[in-house]
Amino acid sequence: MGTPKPIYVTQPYLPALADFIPYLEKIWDSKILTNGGPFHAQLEAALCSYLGVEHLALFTNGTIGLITALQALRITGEVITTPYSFVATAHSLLWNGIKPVFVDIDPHTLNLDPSKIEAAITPHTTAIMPVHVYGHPCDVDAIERIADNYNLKVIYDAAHAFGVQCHCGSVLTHGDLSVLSFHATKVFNTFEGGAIICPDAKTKVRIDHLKNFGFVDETTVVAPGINGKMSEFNAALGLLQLKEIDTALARRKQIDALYRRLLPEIAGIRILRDGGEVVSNHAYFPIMVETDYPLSRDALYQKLRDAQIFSRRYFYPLISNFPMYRGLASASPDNLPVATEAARKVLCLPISPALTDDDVHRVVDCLRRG
Ligand code: T4K
Repeated sequence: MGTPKPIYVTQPYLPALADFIPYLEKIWDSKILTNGGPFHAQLEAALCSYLGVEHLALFTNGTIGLITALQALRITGEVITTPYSFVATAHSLLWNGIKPVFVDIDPHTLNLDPSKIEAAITPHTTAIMPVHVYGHPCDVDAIERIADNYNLKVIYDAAHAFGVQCHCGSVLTHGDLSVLSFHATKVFNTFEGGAIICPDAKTKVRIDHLKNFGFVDETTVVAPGINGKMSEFNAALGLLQLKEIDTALARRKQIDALYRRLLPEIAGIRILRDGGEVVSNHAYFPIMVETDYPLSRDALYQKLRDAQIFSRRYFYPLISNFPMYRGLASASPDNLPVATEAARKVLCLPISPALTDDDVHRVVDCLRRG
């Protein structure tokens, strides 16, 4: 028997290469490669329409989007955030000279726990940066109430939340700004890319300046902006991907349903409840490896690897355990018991449109054999 086919935690959804050629020809003909070209404008409009949002600014990646979102709202001082995320969330604060204040997460959704936010607010707090982890919506109403009471801004790290809808439409319309990632590993990808969703045209204009070095016109620079522009190549990829996004999402939904049918038979493997979304994007399939499972989480991770199944421990280690954060008082594990336990137990199983039902059965069989 040869080496089994590798199964990755995710694989990018790619339309047929031939379908991309006409886009490339247009770029070659026009010689407009970047700086807000025609594909950039078309993708912004198409995404607004698809996502049901008013204003959207494309970015070179989600991290630069987060950094710019904080600058757009002139956030300073301290920002309350979650330790249970990809490290880019907190890094965007450090890049702006802002102190992250970590607050624990909800044990069911693994999102920032609103009931713990108020205790972390100080006179220096200016904003909250929650994450819709795995695309499950945060408790947006509770967060909004706190933000209103204390006059705080809310910037959602919505890197995982493409197309997600909660009780009142797109989850991306909540808070002051939301930031998406279009990285290769995401539900919707432009190889690298991202976007800020903003509620009004004036804020979008400011964001557009900030992502173009702060230029307002040829000779006027109003802020120390960055180069966050998406190129025509990436925007064209986005337009092509968008044509097939519903097919990709439908396949993710089937895989999610298959896991949910097969996994409950396995003692010690717990499936996360969803976050109450009305429309999910099935971006990730996290499980919790409980103490009654015959193997530890890390032993299971290794066993899967040995079988060419590459799961991921999103999110382990916690952001608060990395050297540039662990000196903060809020980074203490005593302050973050739920996140600490989740980081010890979580394993994200492979999910992507590229998986066949047989692949899913192979993953589940490997879990079943303990
Ligand atoms: N906020 C949150 C909550 C985020 O999760 C992220 C990114 C961000 C902010 C920042 O957004 P960006 O600046 O990235 O737009 C990945 C991604 O690099 C990262 O974008 C993502 N979150 C994070 C959760 O996952 P790695 O280090 O796990 O990726 P990697 O390269 O190990 O890829 C995982 C698997 O995907 C591979 O085993 C195979 C497959 N893969 C990956 C790539 C890159 C492919 O098949 N093709 C590919 O091109 O970080």
